[in-house]
Amino acid sequence: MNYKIVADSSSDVLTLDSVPFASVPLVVRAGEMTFVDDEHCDVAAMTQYMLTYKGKSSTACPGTQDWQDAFGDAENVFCVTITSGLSGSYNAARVAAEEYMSAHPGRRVHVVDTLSAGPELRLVVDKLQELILSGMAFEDIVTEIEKYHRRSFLVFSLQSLHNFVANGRVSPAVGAIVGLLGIRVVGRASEEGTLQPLSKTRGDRKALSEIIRTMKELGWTGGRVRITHNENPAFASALQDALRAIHGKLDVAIDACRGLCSYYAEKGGVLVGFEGA
Ligand code: X90
Repeated sequence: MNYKIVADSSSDVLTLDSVPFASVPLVVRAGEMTFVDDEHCDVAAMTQYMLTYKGKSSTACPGTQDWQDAFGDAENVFCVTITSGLSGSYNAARVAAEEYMSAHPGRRVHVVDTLSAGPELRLVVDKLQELILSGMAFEDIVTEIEKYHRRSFLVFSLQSLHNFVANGRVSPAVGAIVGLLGIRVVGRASEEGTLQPLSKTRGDRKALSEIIRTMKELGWTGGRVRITHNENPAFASALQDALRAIHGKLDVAIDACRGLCSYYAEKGGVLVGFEGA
């Protein structure tokens, strides 16, 4: 039985050690420029461009064909997508899965709608890899991963919701919470897979304690943590240190956001995926 994990690029995962893996890129468009969120995407250059670019910008999810191409000729495929609450990626993957299975009887594709973004996808990908390597049967992995992602969460601190508002993915009223210098919105991915603001704080230090408070509230008791950030490594490592001070033997990783997450998280944004209850 050969297995493949295919995630869209909101996962910020480009390679995987022990199971065949492919990333399907979303794209960021700004005027004449198109940034394809694959391994060639120069994220720092994109961020720089966005700081000076004043026109309209937008994003687009992969199409059905992009997903199908990424399946290759794998017999068992697990797709991991960004939230269907904010993107068409999940729908495209579902259609691709149906077409792939009817074109190749016997092959199986399961699509996980994470109802989230960024490092929560990374958690799901890591867990899938582990389950596949354990030798578990396809349908048991399906059950396990659906159970797993009901107790994985995403919290974040953002300094701007400009691109969310400009693309109609949060209301202008919610967007108006931030925008003032020093203000951060701490929030989570809601159960419906949308951006849910929880509180407004001033400065990274307070945002950090709000994040930890929210993590505990959502049942974090030392489970895996995956952190990503847009040009804010100081916040990410301070958070890592604070979490380690609570649970010494923590399985935690820090990565820079790739293109899609950088665009929406904006400069200074920090995203935290974790195992809760
Ligand atoms: O289909 C598309 O064009 C992509 C739309 C994606 C919109 C959401 C991107 C979120 C990136 C930013 C902070 C976390 C918010 C989480 C809410 C679920 C990550």
